[in-house]
Amino acid sequence: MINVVGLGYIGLPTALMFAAHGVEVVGTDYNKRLVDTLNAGKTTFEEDGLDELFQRAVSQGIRFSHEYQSTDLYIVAVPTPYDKTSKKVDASFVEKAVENVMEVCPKGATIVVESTVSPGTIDKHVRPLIEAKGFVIGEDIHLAHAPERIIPGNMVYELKHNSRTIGADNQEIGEKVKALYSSFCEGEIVVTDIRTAEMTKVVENTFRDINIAFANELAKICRSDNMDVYEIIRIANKHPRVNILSPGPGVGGHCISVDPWFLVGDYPGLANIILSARKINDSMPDFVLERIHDIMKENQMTDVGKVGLYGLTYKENVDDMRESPTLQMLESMERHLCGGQIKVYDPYVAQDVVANQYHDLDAFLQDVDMVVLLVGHDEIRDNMEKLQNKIILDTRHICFLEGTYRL
Ligand code: SAJ
Repeated sequence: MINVVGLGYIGLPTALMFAAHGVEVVGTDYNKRLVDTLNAGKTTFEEDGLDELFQRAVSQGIRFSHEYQSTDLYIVAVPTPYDKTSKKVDASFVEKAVENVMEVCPKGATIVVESTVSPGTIDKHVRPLIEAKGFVIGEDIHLAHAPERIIPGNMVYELKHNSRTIGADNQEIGEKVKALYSSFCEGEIVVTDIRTAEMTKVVENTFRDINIAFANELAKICRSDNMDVYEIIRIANKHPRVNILSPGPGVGGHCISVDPWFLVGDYPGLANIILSARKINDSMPDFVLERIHDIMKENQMTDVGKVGLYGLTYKENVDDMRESPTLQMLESMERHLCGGQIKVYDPYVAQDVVANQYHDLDAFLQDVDMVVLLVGHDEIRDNMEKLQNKIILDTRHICFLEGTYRL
């Protein structure tokens, strides 16, 4: 039996995947309400294929509890936010989970940390904790790190098909953990040491952040001199070794906008391009605000209340709002005291999270003159004709109606 600790965006699909492939699983979360929801037969967020996977896991006997189990393998998938001031990883959830495991685990148990951590976190935060309790690592407890690589929106597919990395203190434990993940993972599984696995994970997301920042910087340069950034990227990408990503209103989500900060926090003075990329991507919501103001001026619009923001999530077709560029824009508007009457709509966000939020596309469009497309949900891609008489600022390059403004 394995005990998956933390049943959020990563822990839940991972636990379900193991169970659906015949592994005996208990999922543990300290959030009682979440556990009750799962026990009542409901999933806790929307994701392609998740409900089907849940049904399969339930029929295979997965259980959910708010208590840690006594077993010989634990997978820890709790959040690892970053400290906004020091920029370093906040490992307190991982520490707490490991402490709780130590209360109940038998001698020789393995703890696999799935949560993304900065390089050295397991050495600095986890090992001392275990040793302080008098446990000998490698005898009483084995450690491994198996960072996930799944993209929200395509998690279930990617869990199965992506290759993955497992870091362990010795080959034997590495192979044992690899064999477990091989129950569902069809991609290549590379076994390495823990620090290399930690670093690799953070490097992957940093690579993407830097590449998005390049596209965003190009958008700003092109805007300043009236060039079409999309046409330039389209043509440049015909070069066999060039693959420029897409500019956008900013980088959200709990991964790409967070992980590079770990390197900035741990290697100040060395992480220079990484820091610049973070600053460029973080500046995009303000850049969009400036575009809105310019376009309003150009169209002699004075009534800020007639502007509608389409999209609250951090990217298309997911319900996740963490670090969302739209929320950052709204915060910024509040700081500049111009946010009062802006209208907002997102088909994936049923609850009221901001002021003047709509829950129906037609009602939203009726109340605005200008629409700012911030997220490219399929809903709006399929209903573009409804924007025909609006002033449109498209930050995602999804609208091709005449007169559409771009970043
Ligand atoms: N974005 C752009 N332009 C682009 C691509 C993305 O502006 O060309 C924006 C998106 O709109 C979004 C943000 O960047 O706001 C990040 O979105 P994403 O879809 O690129 O990535 P995430 O954060 O959903 O998932 C990433 C993935 N990492 C990589 O692609 C290297 C995923 O594989 C990881 O598992 C995940 O982070 C994680 O958990 O670490």
